[in-house]
Amino acid sequence: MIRSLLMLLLLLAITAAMVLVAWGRDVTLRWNPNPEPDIIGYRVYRGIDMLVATSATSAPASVETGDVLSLVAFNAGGVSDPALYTVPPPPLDRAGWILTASSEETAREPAGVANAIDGNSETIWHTRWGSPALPPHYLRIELPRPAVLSGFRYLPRQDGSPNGNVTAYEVEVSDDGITWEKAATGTWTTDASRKISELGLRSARFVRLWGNDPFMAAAEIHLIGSYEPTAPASVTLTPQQSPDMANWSDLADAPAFTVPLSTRQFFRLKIEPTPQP
Ligand SMILES: [Ca+2]
Repeated sequence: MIRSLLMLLLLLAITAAMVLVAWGRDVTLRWNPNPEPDIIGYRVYRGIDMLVATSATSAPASVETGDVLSLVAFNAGGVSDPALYTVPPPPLDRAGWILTASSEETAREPAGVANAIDGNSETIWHTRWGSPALPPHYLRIELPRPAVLSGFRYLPRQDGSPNGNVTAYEVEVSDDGITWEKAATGTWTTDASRKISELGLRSARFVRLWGNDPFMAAAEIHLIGSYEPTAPASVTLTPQQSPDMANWSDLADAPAFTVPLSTRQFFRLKIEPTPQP
């Protein structure tokens, strides 16, 4: 039994175990089964509150960004140490993204660049086969408006082929698509698991992932972060009056008016007394 419990500690690593079904925070949790023969079941806790107790390896749950989930397995001898997982923030909405790449293969396989953001992990973008599509390769994202980014998420192809998996990578960001700044660099393992590159908190409207492998492919890419708030299109100014600075009402002979905003603007009210006749 002691051996079993020790094994639990080793085998409960949650490797990309959580698959988020909907980013409304109602999710399905999945984890890797423990191969020990005497496992009775698993429990998942959020904080100190038990979310689910089941013998299966998946369960519906409601979670929030930053929640720390703990997963334990149990057998007749006891409960394992928990494997911890912090719920990541949801990715940026990909509506309006414009994707371009150093090349794409559309003749010999349907591997156009749009496949990297189509929400289907079975479809891939792949660089053009063979010469002259030599490395380095890149995938470039143009966002519809600036965003503050904290991470780049990369899902390699899921069909078992390693061709195109990004290993040594670099992520660049840009405000204008002309001047680029290095945001991250590193090496990913050449397997099919989801990868993440931390970007810090960078404001950018353009992001470029560089790879130096012979080919480059992606099943799905995401950015973690949030769009910067958009300026209002207009403001409405409403003159008001008050006898006591507490009770206010609109001025009947100075109706509200709307001013369009093209850039940041300031407003003030100019008051000029008129002498008694
Ligand atoms: Ca895809």
